[in-house]
Amino acid sequence: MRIPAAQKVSVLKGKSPAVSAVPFRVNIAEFVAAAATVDQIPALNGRPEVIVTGRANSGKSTLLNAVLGRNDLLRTSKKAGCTRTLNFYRVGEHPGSVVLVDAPGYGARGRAEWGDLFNTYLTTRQQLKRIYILFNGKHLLNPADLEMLSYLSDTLLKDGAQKYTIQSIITKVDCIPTESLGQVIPKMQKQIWEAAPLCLPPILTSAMMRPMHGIHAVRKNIADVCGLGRIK
Ligand SMILES: Nc1nc2c(ncn2[C@@H]2O[C@H](COP(=O)(O)OP(=O)(O)OP(=O)(O)O)[C@@H](O)[C@H]2O)c(=O)[nH]1
Ligand SMILES: [Mg+2]
Repeated sequence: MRIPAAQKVSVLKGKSPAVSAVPFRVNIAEFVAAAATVDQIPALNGRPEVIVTGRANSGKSTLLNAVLGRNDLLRTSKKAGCTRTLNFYRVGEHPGSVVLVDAPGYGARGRAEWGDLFNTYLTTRQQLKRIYILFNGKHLLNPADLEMLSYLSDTLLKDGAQKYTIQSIITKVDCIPTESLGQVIPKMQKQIWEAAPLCLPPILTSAMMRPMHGIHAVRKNIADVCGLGRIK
């Protein structure tokens, strides 16, 4: 059952970080490269970069489209396993202020064959500032999510110095019945915290509500972690 946007917003109020103003305008964004293998990962001049991960169909590509204010720069699908490569998007005038990376989904309906590429990317990408891990609000975290969270935590701490941070996002909050939000969100927060205490608490998003929910908060979060006041 779809909940009217106004009603949902009033329930969600106070559950996402406050956003005082739109932190940056996204005027220009373009696809730069798709990497199916490690040697296809583009250098991109060391611009600050963030990547999204999450179970297949959790809404990664949809979220990046929303962040960029676009409908179809990134391909999305109802069918899980849509994104098949690490896809790099430059934001801002050439050579770009920031790079957003979309990744194939993991889990039973995801694309296990891209695991090595993702692992190599994580352990070698110097300009990586933050990993966004997305959880579909329709479901609680499953073993694949917990495994990914502990893998990310282990990778984070391996060399002693923390090179990037992990930020959780709960997507598709429009699909959580309003009367269940008060139970579902804390349950998911607890699962995230128990699996990865260093993971930042979730931003709640919906790309389907009108207006969309939580997208400004994600933009601001990206701008902050990349040290940008504004993307031109
Ligand atoms: N109701 C609702 N549906 C959403 C939301 N975000 C994405 N979807 C839908 O979820 C489906 C999957 O979205 P994608 O963005 O392709 O998901 P993905 O995580 O990139 O999927 P893979 O590339 O296959 O791993 C699509 O049908 C989207 O329209 C949301 O906030 N609410
Ligand atoms: Mg995708």
